[in-house]
Amino acid sequence: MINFKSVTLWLLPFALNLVLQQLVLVECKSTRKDSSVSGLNQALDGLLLKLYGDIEPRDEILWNTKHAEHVGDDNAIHYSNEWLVYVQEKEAADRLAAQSGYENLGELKEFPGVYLMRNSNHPRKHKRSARELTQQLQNYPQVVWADQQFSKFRVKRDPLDLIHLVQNFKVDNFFRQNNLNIFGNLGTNNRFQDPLWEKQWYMQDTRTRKSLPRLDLNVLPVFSMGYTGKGVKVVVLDDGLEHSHMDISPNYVASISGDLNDNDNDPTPHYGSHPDNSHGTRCAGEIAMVANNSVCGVGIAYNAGIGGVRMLDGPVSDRVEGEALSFAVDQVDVYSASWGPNDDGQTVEGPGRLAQRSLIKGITQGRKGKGIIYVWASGNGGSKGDCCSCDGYTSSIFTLSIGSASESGAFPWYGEKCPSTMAVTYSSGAYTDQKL
Ligand SMILES: [Ca+2]
Ligand SMILES: [Ca+2]
Ligand SMILES: [Ca+2]
Ligand SMILES: [Ca+2]
Repeated sequence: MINFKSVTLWLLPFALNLVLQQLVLVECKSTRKDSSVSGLNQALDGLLLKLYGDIEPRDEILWNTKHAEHVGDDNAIHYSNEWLVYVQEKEAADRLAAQSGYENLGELKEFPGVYLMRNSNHPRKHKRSARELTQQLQNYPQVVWADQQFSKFRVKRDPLDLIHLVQNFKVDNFFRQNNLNIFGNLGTNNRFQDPLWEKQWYMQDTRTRKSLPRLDLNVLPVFSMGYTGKGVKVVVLDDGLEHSHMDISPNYVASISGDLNDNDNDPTPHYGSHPDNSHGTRCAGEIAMVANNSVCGVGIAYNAGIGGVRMLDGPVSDRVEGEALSFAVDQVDVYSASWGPNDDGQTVEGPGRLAQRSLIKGITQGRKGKGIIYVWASGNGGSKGDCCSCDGYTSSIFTLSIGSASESGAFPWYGEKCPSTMAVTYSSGAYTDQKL
């Protein structure tokens, strides 16, 4: 079981966002009439048409020509023996599979007409793409497009890794060596009885160091107004979610959760192979730890329903990303993603065909037409000269990308600057700054 004591040590990439999201949700619920929602959708449709052409399946070819660059194939870890094939009728898909020696693994749930097909005569992993096989599929008159799937290089955006990057030490040692008291001399705030509540300074500034400005997320007045995440469903797309954790299970929503790595309904992380598979659970805890249960701390949206999709603990193809970004799309309000292409200062990469379509589906159809809120961590490659404009997930118009600020309100050394950053929230800073 993850100790949430550790949660407070790590980045809080979504805290401010959740407040922001709630405000947006509230605004949408309370002030927008149906007519203005449809007006919004019309405006959006116009924008999409301009950006991408008509995204209806009949014009798939047009769509296809618009986005083929920078989908990560130049950095592919390996190519697989699976193809996504867009065929307009089910019978044609079965016929095609039978004729060309593929196994039809079925239609993707949120993408009518898109079939996952496996070529068992092709190696499961291969260094190079099988362009001739893709071309053969595309030559069938019923096939609108076919994409061979490949494994993308994905990095969890986690300040724990940053700390290891700088110096190979443990967080606690760092604070001991630097004679820092992680939590300062805390004042008393009895709002919540959870043992770590007083240490969550970013939600109620309890720090006493005179050099620090008074600041926090100003979330207490929002709580007082009754906005606590109640009625909002948030899904963390990551390496899993330990939903049996005592501080998460009451808020866990199984119907918005699943496992795309093992293809089952349970996103419980596998710690055996990768002990760092706690990232998704930590993110979920920051969002929706239960309040006033005398366990661990308090989530920024402590009454929200929380779900998890396990998708980073295995090969991450466009199919996996696409299915994740529209997982249970008819029930979800907010998807939260704290990962992306390598922040190495040398990578330019954006969503592939299915992931991009998924985002468009989410923002046009999600939340009964008001649009899903996609929250994205802006990236940690500042020290490598990386720029979040080179990351097509954060810079996508369909995502809210969120950067970091140190406990003194400064831009941190690992941060990335770009025009798409919508907001920042407290996180780790330089050596003498507190970590979250
Ligand atoms: Ca599972
Ligand atoms: Ca708690
Ligand atoms: Ca980056
Ligand atoms: Ca964005």
